[in-house]
Amino acid sequence: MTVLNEKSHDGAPDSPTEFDTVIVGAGFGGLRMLHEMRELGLSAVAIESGSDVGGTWYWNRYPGARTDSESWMYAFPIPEIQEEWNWTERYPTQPEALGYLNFLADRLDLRRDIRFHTRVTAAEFHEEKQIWTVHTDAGDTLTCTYFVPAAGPLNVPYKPDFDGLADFQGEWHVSGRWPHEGVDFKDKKVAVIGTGATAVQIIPVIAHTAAEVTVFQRTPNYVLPARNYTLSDEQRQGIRADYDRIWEQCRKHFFGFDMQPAGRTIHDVTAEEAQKILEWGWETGGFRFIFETFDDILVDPKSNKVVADFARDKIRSIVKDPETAELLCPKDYPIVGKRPPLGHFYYEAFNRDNVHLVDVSTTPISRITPTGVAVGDQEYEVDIIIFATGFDGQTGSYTGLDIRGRDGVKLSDKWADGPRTHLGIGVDGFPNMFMVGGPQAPFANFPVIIDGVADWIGRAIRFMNDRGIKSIEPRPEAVEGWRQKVNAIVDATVLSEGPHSWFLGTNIPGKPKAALFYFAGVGAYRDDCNEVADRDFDSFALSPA
Ligand code: N01
Repeated sequence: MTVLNEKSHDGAPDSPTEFDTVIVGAGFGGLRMLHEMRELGLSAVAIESGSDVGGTWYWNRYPGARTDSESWMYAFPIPEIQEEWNWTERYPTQPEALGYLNFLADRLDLRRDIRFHTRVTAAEFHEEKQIWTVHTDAGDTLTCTYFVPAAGPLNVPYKPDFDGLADFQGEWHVSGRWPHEGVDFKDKKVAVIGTGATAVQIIPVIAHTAAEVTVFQRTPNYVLPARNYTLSDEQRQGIRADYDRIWEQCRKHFFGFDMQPAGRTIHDVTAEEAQKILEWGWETGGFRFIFETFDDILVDPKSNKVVADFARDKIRSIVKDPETAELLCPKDYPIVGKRPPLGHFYYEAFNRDNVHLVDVSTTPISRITPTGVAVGDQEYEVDIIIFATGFDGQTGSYTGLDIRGRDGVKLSDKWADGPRTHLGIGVDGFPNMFMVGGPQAPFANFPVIIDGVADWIGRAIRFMNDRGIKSIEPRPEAVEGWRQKVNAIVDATVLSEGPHSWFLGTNIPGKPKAALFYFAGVGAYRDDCNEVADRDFDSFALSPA
């Protein structure tokens, strides 16, 4: 039965309110899940706060935004899309990545099941009826069997609470909520706060138009050269003909890329050979520097140090002012201890006369003044401030919603000490809730994770329908086992050593430190997920209809 609602959005006056599935978000995850539900023959609606599809690519329109994944693997293996969509560059720009998701939505006719300009505010599970009720900021109340949050890992921007911002007389912007009309930097003095992957993309681009760019750096990053290039027709044809193999490799690769493990450790080669291999990786660019040079960088401190020293030498060779070069060199933590950004002439930008670096590692930003940024007693006068200060990653997208499972238990309370999930997909006490790339799923090339999780959820729902099962939720011991496994994996790598890492939640003051990702690799994760499904989902409690 379809119940009609009095009020709706985007011009649809009598929208249905009962669905098999309600999905949160219409980015990569939400669109892929909508497609999955259609394939299963289930009714579904995606609720999207933006005015269009795109998720992270809708919001992050800052100058220089582009993917860090190579285009041909930053996509879904949907045959008609692979056949018809053409990438133009190795790393597509934000408009191109957004264009891809728009194309996907149109080609699969997904928009008719998306409500834009609408935010999910709360969702609760009803024991008796075994359904979810989902509330939106437009006043809608929707019901569904399956509740699928797919809001993405980087959906909640973080802006430090600096005193004085309210009295700042210039403009200020948060990178993750960039204005659609753009920002005019011409002849402006600009402060960029942060030096993560976002700032690293912004700085070299705005340096071309701004009068001055002052970069406030708390922790330097190991920025790898991206080495972007335009794809020729021939390359595009080659990629298209090779998609099956590309996907097979992405599904096996540690970080979900079409990259080959190096098949050697640093101890297998001489010091001289190691330098040549690293030089090759640096010149080839992108994450190939990490994943196709030596296989022990993430786990062996000796190997890691050789690679980190190499990167530091590169920084010193590029940046002409020795003092600036030293400030830009990470010294206190291993390479990949924080997520290394890809740079498009990032270090080179510091050779420009109009780009200045301010170290705020020991003397922090003290306040925003009416005319600039103060560090200790020193004031830097600026017209525009950019906060490229990151996100409340992974858990923020969930704990910001009032999600209540069985007995009214709030997800945010259950996760007060860090996330608790099974496979990064389900939570005990939250039946029929499937997270798409949720906390404790792998950190990797995201579309590859999403595609695998969507397949797995589809398989679970088919299994439920075949066996007459009404609800599914992980057993508490499976959730605890997964938490221990995820933590143990992080502890065995260099990943736990980076300061203020959003992988661990330590970038947000007061957020509990916890492993937010599974770091045993995409292949191992897929095996874990498939084993659970092959064993008839025995780590989940299944209730009959
Ligand atoms: O955020 P971040 P991001 N005073 O958290 C600084 C993905 N991404 O948006 O390092 C001064 O990395 C903070 O300093 P510190 C990607 O997965 C992907 O840049 O904490 N500074 C840091 O420098 C990435 O990892 C792509 O000491 C303060 C910066 O703000 C993730 O998003 C592109 C401060 C935040 O860096 C997040 O990247 C962009 C303070 N009080 C992003 N508070 C592509 O794939 C924070 N900072 C292309």
